[in-house]
Amino acid sequence: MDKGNEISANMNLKFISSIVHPKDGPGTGLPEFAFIGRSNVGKSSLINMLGGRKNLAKISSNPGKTRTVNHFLEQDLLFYLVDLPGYGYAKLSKDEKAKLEYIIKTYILKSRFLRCTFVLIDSRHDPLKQDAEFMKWMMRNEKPFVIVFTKTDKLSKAGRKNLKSNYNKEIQGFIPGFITEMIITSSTTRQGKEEIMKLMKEMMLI
Ligand SMILES: Nc1nc2c(ncn2[C@@H]2O[C@H](COP(=O)(O)OP(=O)(O)OP(=O)(O)O)[C@@H](O)[C@H]2O)c(=O)[nH]1
Ligand SMILES: [Mg+2]
Repeated sequence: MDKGNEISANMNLKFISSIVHPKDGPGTGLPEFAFIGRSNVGKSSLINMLGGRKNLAKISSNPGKTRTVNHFLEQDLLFYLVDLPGYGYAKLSKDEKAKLEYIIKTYILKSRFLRCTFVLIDSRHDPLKQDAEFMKWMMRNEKPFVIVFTKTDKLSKAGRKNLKSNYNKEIQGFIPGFITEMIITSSTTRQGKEEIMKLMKEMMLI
């Protein structure tokens, strides 16, 4: 079934803080779900989609918009969504790239409350080395993650249908034996919202 028009209740999100090091984070002990992926893949847009609000997280058509670790509290379910800077933006200086990579990796390694990370992949691209490298790094550090395909409104219906199996086939060339959960989303049509919310609720019970 094509769930292109799926609509469900919004998350009750509130912006809490922008930090660069997890030691400065809210530190309340509530579980955290992070959003990571290449610059411009749609991390901030996805958080806005989940919250049903346009300007909760700042978005831009220019890559490199998010430069800090941003916590959003789900006020009913009591967990945080964490918007991270993107990786792999070619136009940044070497220093800026290194700084963002440090912020991202420090958060993932040091945050004591990170429950799961959503690794966002632009559905229009074949598996990219950068994404594969990042996922390998997550696996080496034993950090659980789920793949979220973004911008699937730009694919044909058939493209959406074959997305998971095609990606799964091709990613084997980078990471043999790779297997993980995958979710198809679009911030435009709101596809995938329910699936992400269901997964988070399940992970809250673990
Ligand atoms: N068509 C379409 N466009 C999208 C979708 N999600 C994001 N975009 C667009 O993609 C661009 C980047 O979105 P952001 O949410 O700022 O991406 P980001 O991953 O947070 O980017 P950085 O913070 O720069 O790393 C914006 O122009 C969005 O409007 C989607 O599902 N469909
Ligand atoms: Mg962003």
